[in-house]
Amino acid sequence: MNYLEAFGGKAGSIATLTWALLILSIAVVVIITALTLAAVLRRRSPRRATEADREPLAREESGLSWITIGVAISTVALLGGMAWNAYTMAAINRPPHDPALTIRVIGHQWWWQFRYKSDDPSQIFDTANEAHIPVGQTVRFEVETADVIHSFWIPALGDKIDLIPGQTNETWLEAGQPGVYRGQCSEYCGRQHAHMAITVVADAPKDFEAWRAAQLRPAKPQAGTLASAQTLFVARCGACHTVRGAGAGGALGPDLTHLMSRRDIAANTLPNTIANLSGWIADPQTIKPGAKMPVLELSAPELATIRQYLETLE
Ligand code: HEC
Ligand SMILES: [Cu+2]
Repeated sequence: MNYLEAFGGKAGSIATLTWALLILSIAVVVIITALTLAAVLRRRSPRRATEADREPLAREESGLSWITIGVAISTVALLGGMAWNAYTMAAINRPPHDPALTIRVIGHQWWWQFRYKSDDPSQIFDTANEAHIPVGQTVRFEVETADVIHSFWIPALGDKIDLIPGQTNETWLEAGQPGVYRGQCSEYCGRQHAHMAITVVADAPKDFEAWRAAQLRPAKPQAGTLASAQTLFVARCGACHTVRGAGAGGALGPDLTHLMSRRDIAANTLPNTIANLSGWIADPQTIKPGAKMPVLELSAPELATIRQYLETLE
C-alpha cells in the first residue's frame, strides 16, 4: 500500500501533488535547520559576533531585512501549495467519463460489503472485502456505514472517502492497469480497525464480465451428504450469512455465495486456504478478537461437514 505510487489518472494527479508538497516540506526543514545552525555557529565566535550584530542594521538601512525575504518566500510557497491543492481537488471532483458501474460500499465493524448495483434487480449481487472493477473504466462508489465512521481508501487508485452514519458519500475510481490493489479502513473504528483491509482487483474488461457472470450465479444445488451439510450450514450460519440458492439469507456477516472466489477471509486478515477457513470457523475470536462472529461451539464432525460445504462455494 504505497501512497506515493499511482495506477490511475485520479491517483496520478494526487501522487504528483503529494510528491511536490513532500519535497517542499523537506526543503523547508533542511533550509531552516541550515540557517539555524549557521546562526548558532556564528554567535559562538566572539570576534564574529560584532560583525553579525552590525549586519542587520546595514540591511535595514537598505530597506530589505531577512525577515521580509523569509516571509515573502514562505508566502509564495504556501499560496502556491494551496493553489495547486485547490486545482487538484477541482480536477478530480468529476470523472472524465460517465461511470460504467456503481458499487455501493457498506462499512461494517470490521469488514466491507460491496453491492454491485443495477437497474435490473436480477443483475444485483453482493460480495465482501474484495471488489473487482474493469480496467480503464470509471467506477462510481456510493459509500455508507452500518455502524460507526469508517473511511474507504485505495491509495494507488484514488482519494479517501469517509463513511458517515446516516449519509451516503460518493467518489469514483479508475484503474489504469490490471492488478491487485490493497486498501485499508483509514478512520479508526474500533478494536479490529487494523484488520479491515480492502482488495480491489482490476481486471481486463473481458475478465471482469466473466467474474461478474460467475458472481451472479446462485450456489450450486447440492446432493447426497452435501445436501445435509447445506442444511447444517443454514441452521448454524444462515442467521448471519447469505448463500444465494441455498436458503441462507442472513445479513449480519459477509455474503458467502462465492466465498472460494476470494483471496482472503475476514477482511484480509488471513489468506483463504482450507486450513485458515477451518481455524476461522472453529474460533474466529482468537484470530480476530472482538469480531462480530461468535465462537459457535461446533463439534468436530459438524466443523468438518460445514468446511466441506464451504469448499463448494466457488
Ligand atoms: C452472529 C452472526 C454470525 C454467525 C452465526 C456466523 N457468522 Fe461467520 N461471520 C460473521 C461476521 C460478522 C463476519 C465478519 C467478521 C470480520 O471479518 O470482522 C463473519 C465472517 C465469516 C467468514 C469470512 C468471510 C469473508 O469473506 O471474509 C466465514 C468463512 C464465515 N463467517 C463462516 C461462518 C460459518 C461457516 C458459520 C456457521 C458455522 C458462521 N460464519 C456463523 C457473523 C456470523
Ligand atoms: Cu473501519
